[in-house]
Amino acid sequence: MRDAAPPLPASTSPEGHSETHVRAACPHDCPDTCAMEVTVAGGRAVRLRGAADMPFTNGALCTKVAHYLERVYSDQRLTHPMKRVGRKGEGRFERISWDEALDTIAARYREIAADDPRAILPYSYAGTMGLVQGESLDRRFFHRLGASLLDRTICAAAGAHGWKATVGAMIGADPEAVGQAQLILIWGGNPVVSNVHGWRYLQEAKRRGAKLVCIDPRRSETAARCDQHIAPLPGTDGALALAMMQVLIEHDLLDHDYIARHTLGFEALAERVRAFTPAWAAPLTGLDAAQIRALALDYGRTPRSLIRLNYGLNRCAGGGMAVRNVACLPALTGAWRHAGCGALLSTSGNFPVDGRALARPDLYPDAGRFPPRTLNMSVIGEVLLETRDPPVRAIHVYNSNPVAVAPDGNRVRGGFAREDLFCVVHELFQTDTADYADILLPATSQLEHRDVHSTYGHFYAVANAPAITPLGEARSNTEVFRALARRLGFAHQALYESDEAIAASAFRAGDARAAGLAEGLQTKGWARLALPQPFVPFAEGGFRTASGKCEFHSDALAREGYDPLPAWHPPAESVLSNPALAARYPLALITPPARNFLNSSFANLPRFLAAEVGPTLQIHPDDAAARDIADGARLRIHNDRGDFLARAVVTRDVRPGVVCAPSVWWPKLCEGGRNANAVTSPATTDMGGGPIFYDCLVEVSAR
Ligand SMILES: Nc1nc2c(c(=O)[nH]1)N[C@H]1C(S)=C(S)[C@@H](COP(=O)(O)OP(=O)(O)OC[C@H]3O[C@@H](n4cnc5c(=O)[nH]c(N)nc54)[C@H](O)[C@@H]3O)O[C@H]1N2
Ligand SMILES: Nc1nc2c(c(=O)[nH]1)N[C@H]1C(S)=C(S)[C@@H](COP(=O)(O)OP(=O)(O)OC[C@H]3O[C@@H](n4cnc5c(=O)[nH]c(N)nc54)[C@H](O)[C@@H]3O)O[C@H]1N2
Ligand SMILES: [Mo]
Repeated sequence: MRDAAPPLPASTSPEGHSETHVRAACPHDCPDTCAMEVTVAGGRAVRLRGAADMPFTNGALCTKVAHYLERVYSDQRLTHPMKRVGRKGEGRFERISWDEALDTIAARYREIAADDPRAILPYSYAGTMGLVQGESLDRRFFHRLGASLLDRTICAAAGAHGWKATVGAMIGADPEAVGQAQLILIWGGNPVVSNVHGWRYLQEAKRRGAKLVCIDPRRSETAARCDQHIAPLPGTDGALALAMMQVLIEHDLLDHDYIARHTLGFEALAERVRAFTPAWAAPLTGLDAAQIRALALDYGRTPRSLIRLNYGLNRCAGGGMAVRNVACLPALTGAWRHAGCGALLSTSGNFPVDGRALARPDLYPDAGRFPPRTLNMSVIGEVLLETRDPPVRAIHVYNSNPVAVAPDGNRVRGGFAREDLFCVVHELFQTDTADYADILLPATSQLEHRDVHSTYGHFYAVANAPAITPLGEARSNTEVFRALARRLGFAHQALYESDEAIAASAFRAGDARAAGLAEGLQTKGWARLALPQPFVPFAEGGFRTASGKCEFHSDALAREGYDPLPAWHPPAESVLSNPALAARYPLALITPPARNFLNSSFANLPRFLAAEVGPTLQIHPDDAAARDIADGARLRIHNDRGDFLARAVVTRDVRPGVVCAPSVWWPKLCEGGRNANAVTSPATTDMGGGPIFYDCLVEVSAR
């Protein structure tokens, strides 16, 4: 299969320059994965648009990527390799050649690997979601080296675990059919900001008279546009879902036929939730029992309902179980029977991505002396400071900015500051993480390399052909790993495969869902999976669990040592679950994505910084008054882990007891040099080892 379309026919611009149009894919970590069209004239990208012919993109880009060329051609781009000349973290570098950079890295990796290759740790996440630049040659190289493996948990690990235990795969309702739902619960997500193309389809339901309810501790941009906003305390969604199940069962608002044929463990579930009444959940969630009951009755009386989850609710100590509890609901009412109904967390499980062909885990050396070791990216501070046998002696960071985005930032910084840690950072920009590099390498942008993308928000694969030559001396991730493999004398040809060849084997060609994919990617630059339209995955059961049913009772969870039934997992830090801590730090901090940033990407570019104005903390008037905080006041937000500074926004968009700091700012661009992750917790979720960014008690004071 060919991955990417050749350039579309050339045209002539009004000025008479010859223009070419290249098909591209938005690389960012967002459910929308847009198809784009780049116009190139005289070797320069001059225009970039959302592909008009791709249904989900529909000719539109978000506020960030509409200005993507400002990122590509930013004067902040790194354009040549550098080595550190200042102290760690100081960010002072001196230009070197690629040969010197690669020789230095190869020599250090060879030396460390001779003792124990597991002392080398790759660190990457979703700077690009491309299958080629994000999870192919990098994985192959580090597998062949025998480096420590990285557990990539920082975003979705808990929710994915809870969802899969219940439904079986990252598959759910058809995002293009959601307009047919009559009741939509938007739960732990803010699609107006972080899934704006998906929001268009949700609005279609609204236009047809559907009721939209947003479940979010704060009045988000999305909540403000819904018919109803329900604001539970952070980390309490699991309790809310349990109480909803109790009401559905008590009032017999159940699809008995669906339950009998397509679910497992209903009797045990009914027994389990008997005590989880709205009165029980009310103090935990901070909601009225009547409000919980009304929501459940509404839900139970509207089988054509959709729950659009996102990952907001999975960033708390009980995040895995919370998503599991929510995922049980549509099987009780039979909502899965109807097009665009049921629930949707992610569409990624529909794509027949050939992970083994991409990553080649078989290249890992025979265990023998060094059995494989896996380290969790979400606790990178602890990993760098405390791991022994062997300690991490080298870290290779690409596609990620851990010093900004990982929790417990002061410890992360402490780890990266280790004088004895050899740190390679491959980046487009000099991030806070880059400041800690010993060797800093310039990376290509999406317009400068080839890739192919699956996605987690729709059913279209998207190809990305290079539109322009790399800026300066920038090199792509795959090029760097090919060059390092050569220097380390690795012979396996899989380490030298071309980007085209890798892209061509990214999807399992024999899988029925991939039928026509190669051709579509080649001719149009995008292609829909061969799934029925609308795709109603569980109308007749067919869950992807071991039993083939929606598992209210999960043997798989029991085997992993979890409660096999839905349960209540409280937050790690809240007034009720940790009163001693709350006595000192009474406010629950959440730090969801800011509209103009994408995690920490875009957070260094003038347009987006101007749009976000500066780090802010939203605080309720009652909490502000109790602390003599006026709107616009300079605040210090702190707990035992650290502090950061922000301006007060006094607003009823947050409820009393909850404060919100839109994120993720570059620490070095904040007053004080720290961002919200200076206070977030290094504890991990009940399932999957994910971070608990939104489970964090703080105190706030005016400065
Ligand atoms: N503009 C923009 N778009 C993005 C991103 C970005 O940074 N900026 N990030 C991308 C990434 S990495 C991801 S993973 C996706 C998904 O992004 P997510 O991180 O899931 O973020 P959102 O969809 O913005 O919604 C999260 C919502 O959950 C709410 N929330 C916080 N705590 C709780 C809780 O305990 N319970 C409930 N019910 N809600 C809670 C927050 O207030 C927020 O409105 O979006 C992607 N899209
Ligand atoms: N407090 C708080 N923290 C959070 C979150 C939150 O909601 N609150 N959200 C969390 C979530 S959901 C996620 S997914 C993580 C995201 O964390 P990351 O995946 O680290 O995302 P970014 O911050 O966007 O950093 C990606 C970096 O990769 C670089 N990059 C892009 N393309 C390439 C390439 O082709 N090659 C190389 N070498 N580099 C490239 C970009 O320039 C950018 O600096 O952050 C998490 N952190
Ligand atoms: Mo994420």
